[in-house]
Amino acid sequence: MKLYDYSAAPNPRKVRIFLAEKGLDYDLVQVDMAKGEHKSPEFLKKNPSGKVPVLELDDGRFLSESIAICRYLEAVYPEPNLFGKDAYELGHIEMRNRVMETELWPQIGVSWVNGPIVAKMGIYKQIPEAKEVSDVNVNNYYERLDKEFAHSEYVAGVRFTIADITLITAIDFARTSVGLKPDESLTNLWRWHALVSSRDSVDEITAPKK
Ligand SMILES: N[C@@H](CCC(=O)N[C@@H](CS)C(=O)NCC(=O)O)C(=O)O
Repeated sequence: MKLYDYSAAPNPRKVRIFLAEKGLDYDLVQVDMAKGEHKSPEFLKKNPSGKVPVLELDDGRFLSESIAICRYLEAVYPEPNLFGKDAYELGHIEMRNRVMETELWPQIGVSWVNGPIVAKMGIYKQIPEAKEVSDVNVNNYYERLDKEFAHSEYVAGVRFTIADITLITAIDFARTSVGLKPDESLTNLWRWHALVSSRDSVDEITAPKK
């Protein structure tokens, strides 16, 4: 297997963590997004959306979309289980993962595309008011998560799942690249962050350097 990656990007990191949890060997291919390699005709053949991650299977087929890639990997390599074992758990973990994906990630995305790093690239029209609103939304969401982690060890309950991978990659990207670090007073959120960050799969190799 080959994973087309960009080390600073949060979506490929989801898959790197997932692969590490499963203990799988794979080749890592860096796609230099700073040079626009993800929009090259050759890469667009692998993923017409021009985004990383992309997984190339040994038979030459390609999969994109981080969670779709993880679902494929879970189907082929079921242990350790990260998506749910019985009907309720499958639904519950899916629900918690989708909540992180649909409620938090897009808000961080708005702050990112309207923030200083993307502004320098000159590829998106900047809307500072949009960032003001999304910054507030992200910080409010951190407060909500802090309350949830008062009663729940992990995002989907008592064990580490795909939903934790979706959240840790979002928060680490937000705090290191978007200037949205959760406030120190959110001790339940930071307790969860330390717990998840202590896993080998979520270590320095896959974590943002800052
Ligand atoms: N929903 C996709 C999002 C992939 C994505 O947006 N990847 C970013 C890097 S983290 C990217 O390649 N962005 C380039 C672009 O949007 O043009 C997934 O989960 O894989």
